Amino acid sequence: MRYQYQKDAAAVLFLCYIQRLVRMIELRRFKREFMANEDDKNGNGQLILDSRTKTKKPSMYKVIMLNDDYTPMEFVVHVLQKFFGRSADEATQIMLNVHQRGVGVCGVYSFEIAESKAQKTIDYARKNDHPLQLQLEKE
Ligand code: TYC
Repeated sequence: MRYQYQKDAAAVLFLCYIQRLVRMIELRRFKREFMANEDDKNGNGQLILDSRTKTKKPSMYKVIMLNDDYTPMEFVVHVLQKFFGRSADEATQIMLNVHQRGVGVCGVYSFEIAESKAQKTIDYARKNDHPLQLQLEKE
């Protein structure tokens, strides 16, 4: 009789132990799924792949040269060759164009390049005491 009681008690303990194990496993699974859902809501933990490519072409900028009455023609031709990679003929043509019409295009570049070329040209002109003016214009 006493032996039977001990066997029953051991069986109950074992059952309790198994139940606790099952509950722990379920709790862990619940936590894992709950956290994954939260991540989805927050936009974390999920890699969103978009088949469309969203690359935008960078805007291009014209470097515009302005006419003035004081900068020597030879100096303008010289800077067009030095900073804008123009041949002697091209540079002369652009300079004459600016001289006659008031404005002309030295070249078209991305913003950083256009800004850098315009600034270097202006600095060079000031160092040589010429009032040459350049501007950027978005294409
Ligand atoms: N007009 C100037 C002159 O007669 C020449 C010149 C040309 C100046 C183009 C600036 O961007 C310019 N000496």
